[in-house]
Amino acid sequence: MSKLTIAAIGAALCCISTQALAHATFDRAEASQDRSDRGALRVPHGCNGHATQTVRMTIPEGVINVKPMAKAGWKLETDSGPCARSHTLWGKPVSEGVKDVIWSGGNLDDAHYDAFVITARMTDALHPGLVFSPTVQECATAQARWTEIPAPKQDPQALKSPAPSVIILAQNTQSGGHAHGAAHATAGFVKAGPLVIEAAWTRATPQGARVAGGYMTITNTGSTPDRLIGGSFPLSGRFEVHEMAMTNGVMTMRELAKGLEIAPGSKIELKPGGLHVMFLDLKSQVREGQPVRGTLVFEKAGTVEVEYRVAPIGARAPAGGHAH
Ligand SMILES: [Cu+2]
Repeated sequence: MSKLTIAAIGAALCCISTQALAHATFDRAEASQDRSDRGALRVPHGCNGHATQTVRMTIPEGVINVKPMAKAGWKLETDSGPCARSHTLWGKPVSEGVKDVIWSGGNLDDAHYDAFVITARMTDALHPGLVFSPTVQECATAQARWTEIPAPKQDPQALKSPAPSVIILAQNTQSGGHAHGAAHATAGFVKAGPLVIEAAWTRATPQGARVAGGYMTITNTGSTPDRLIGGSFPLSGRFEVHEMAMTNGVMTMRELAKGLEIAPGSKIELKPGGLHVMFLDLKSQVREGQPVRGTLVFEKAGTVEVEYRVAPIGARAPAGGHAH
């Protein structure tokens, strides 16, 4: 690792920790589509030394059924308005809702900390990734504005006054038709920074086979994209990241030369007939029931060790407990 990289990581760590303390933030990092959740906005200080008297939170588009919690000593108001598109909740259409929540008339000393709670439902109109709730703290003569939203590709950590945010996780990931159950839960997972790699598997190869595919799910719980750019498999000479694509009506696989992007909040499934990693120039057979340890290399998370369970020759899914 270069000195520059180490310095950069050191600088990043310093700023994340100090800024996270100083910013108004939610007490949770994630929320899921199509689910109701509770979140508390943490207000860690006043406006330049003055006591906070009002907190105004803007509800992002796609968040419905908002219910703020009343606070002793504060007046609670909401502003409602139409939704950009209609949603369905418990079988009924929802076309308007709370757009702003205002707690006013309080007196939160600069030296004190408090939390402002809402419950709300994240709809599937919210794309996986960060969603922001611009918030303003008003004091007698000043404001603290947490209203900055990063431009595409801009690092949210670089903002001076970022709007409080949560990461929206996709609720329904494409699972290729097999039911997720105990097999995934027990298959083990590996964490590498914000990445979670689960249920890595491959299949046994017939004698003389030169290639095999590797499959798994990769979830990015962080706020920045990462990229699977390579890896290693001890029984093979080469390792590539592949996708399946239609070419002239024929499904073929090809290498993703720039690797596979894992967007913030996304869960990507590598599976037969879809994205996969490819072990080429096999030097020996992959044998059923004999797990193989390999590595994955990510642009940011670095080299990660994973263990592939080995399913029977031709299996469409890892052995053990998958319902089809
Ligand atoms: Cu392939």
